[in-house]
Amino acid sequence: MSRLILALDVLDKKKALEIASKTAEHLHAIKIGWPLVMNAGMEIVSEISELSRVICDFKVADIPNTTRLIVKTAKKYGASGIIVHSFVGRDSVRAAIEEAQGMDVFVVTEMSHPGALDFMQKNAEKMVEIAREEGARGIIAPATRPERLREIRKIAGDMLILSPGVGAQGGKARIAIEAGADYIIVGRSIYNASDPENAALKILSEIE
Ligand code: OMP
Repeated sequence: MSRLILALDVLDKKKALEIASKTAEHLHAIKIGWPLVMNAGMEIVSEISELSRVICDFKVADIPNTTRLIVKTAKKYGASGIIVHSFVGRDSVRAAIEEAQGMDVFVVTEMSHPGALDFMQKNAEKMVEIAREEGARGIIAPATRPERLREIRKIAGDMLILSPGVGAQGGKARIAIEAGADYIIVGRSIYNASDPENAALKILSEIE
């Protein structure tokens, strides 16, 4: 079982498909967000879902009704999971989970970048609680702050923790797993490598 999720934030469809086909067998999932969807269209979600599980990283932050419409559309295109924000409140998280039915909902808590200290860190524990109480499949928590990952793990119950920030943002794969992450999310260190498959295998060897 792979603990690696590729953040496929490339802008070119051909390149995206090339990297996906070379790396998919080593991955738990491929995460597709706005950069790729805005350039390649939602069909890329369906195409890549033939190679791997696809998590749509749309960081949905809206009222419950709009949230439902976005979740429903991601599902229609074959996504197996979707990432939503929780700072918008419990009702929007609940709407996402109700609409998802069979698709996994991952809830953002404290983000990995320095700006997360401005607002998100102060409310991270509350966001974890909302995700757990509403029945989210998992949460997103930062590999860049293993000490926070450890705190978040303690209150996450049986939710999965997906942890971005490894590589380009300075986090270390092994440390994130040891701090409680179930999966690490890696983008640039893989898709910018001259040999993305080899880069993925190298990261995996660090966490085996
Ligand atoms: P790299 O920094 O290139 O490895 O990419 C990290 C990926 O994880 C990008 O797709 C980010 O948008 C995403 N991400 C974070 O970096 N930090 C977070 O707190 C949350 C996410 C996310 O939700 O995936």
